[in-house]
Amino acid sequence: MKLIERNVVDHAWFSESRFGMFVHWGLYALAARHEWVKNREQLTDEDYQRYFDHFDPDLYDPAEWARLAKEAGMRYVVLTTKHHDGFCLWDSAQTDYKSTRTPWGKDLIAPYVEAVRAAGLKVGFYHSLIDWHHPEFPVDSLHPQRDDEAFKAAAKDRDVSKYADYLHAQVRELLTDYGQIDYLFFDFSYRNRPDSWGGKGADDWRSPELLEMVRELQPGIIVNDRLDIPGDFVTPEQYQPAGPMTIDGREVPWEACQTLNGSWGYDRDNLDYKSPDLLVRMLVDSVAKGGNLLLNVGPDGRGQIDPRARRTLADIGAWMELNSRSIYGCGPSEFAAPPDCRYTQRGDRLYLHLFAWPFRHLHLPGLAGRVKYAQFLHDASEIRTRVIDPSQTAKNTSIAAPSPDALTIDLPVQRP
Ligand code: FUL
Repeated sequence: MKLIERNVVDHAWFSESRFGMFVHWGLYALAARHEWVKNREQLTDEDYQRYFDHFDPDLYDPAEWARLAKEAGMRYVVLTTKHHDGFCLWDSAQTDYKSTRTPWGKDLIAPYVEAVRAAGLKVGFYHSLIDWHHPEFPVDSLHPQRDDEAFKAAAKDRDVSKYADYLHAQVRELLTDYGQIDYLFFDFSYRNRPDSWGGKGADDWRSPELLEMVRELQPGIIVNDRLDIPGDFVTPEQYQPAGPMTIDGREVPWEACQTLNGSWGYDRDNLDYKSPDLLVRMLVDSVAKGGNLLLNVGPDGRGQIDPRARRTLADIGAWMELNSRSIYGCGPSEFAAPPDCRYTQRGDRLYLHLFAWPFRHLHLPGLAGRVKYAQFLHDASEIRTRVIDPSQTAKNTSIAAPSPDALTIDLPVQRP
């Protein structure tokens, strides 16, 4: 069984890295109102053509994207080779619906792979199973309701097996023509959805065959879980899972993917940005639960990452510069963290992250006698610790009685 081979491939880099950049980029960047715009607004192919006709990203500079990712502390980058609208960012032999036929006229994938590789980051591709443009794909942008009759009627005469041939041929191109690819994010299948219109999920894509081809072409690649058959890692989308994640009862690597402002594609008027502070907490929370964070940017129609996104990345980078020791190569701890705290751990180094700043003292249950030395990460200043005898706390009114096995740390009143 070929699929079993995933167990012997070393994907250690993935869990070591913990933090990556997702890039959603395509024609929808010109509409600048969410990557699902074609479906949400039920745009026809003709309506949508105007973005194709004006696609000319003169400021496309993947080396700059890679630099921003690296400065934010990210260790890998994942770019949409094709999103649900079907537009291809490379010179695919299977279609004319591609960047080389737009005013831009060039392949976008080769420079991306080269730039990310040159920055010392791992290279990832996102590839959509959904394709609203392909004539044999059973869904188009005009029939967004999965359970209505018009939708089913539109899907009836299409031959999904022809679409699957196209999908396989394109994935083959992507994994043959650009050297080593480290990571693949398929998106997404639809089996067992309550509103399903009768699509057969894994059967429609011929998922086992597709995955086998992927592993044959790129033996070291790590593949996500959205083919409707088990992959190498799980991809919770826009939420933080409660704890470790499993496939078939087995604990597996996972990666939360997260937007900056709720949209994956460039969304000009959406100013609802998450704060860098919140995003850092999401990263820490992921690592504390054994996962990664894949944080998205949506470059605009000229290829630039907008100033708000840059500022956020720079702020996270500033935090990472001082604190990344508590992220890279770290995972969950055997100790249970107090409320509003997370532990990350690597070997015998335990990192305590405070999501809320306590007043002067914090008791850490289970750590009495277990800690040799404690310090802040940002300036290596010592944090004094002590074990308080609970029978003595009545005399010390500023401290509530800790559990007998707790280590108490003394903190400055002001959060440094
Ligand atoms: C979803 C897609 O539909 C979104 O547009 C985005 O690509 C996200 C990462 O996956 O399922």
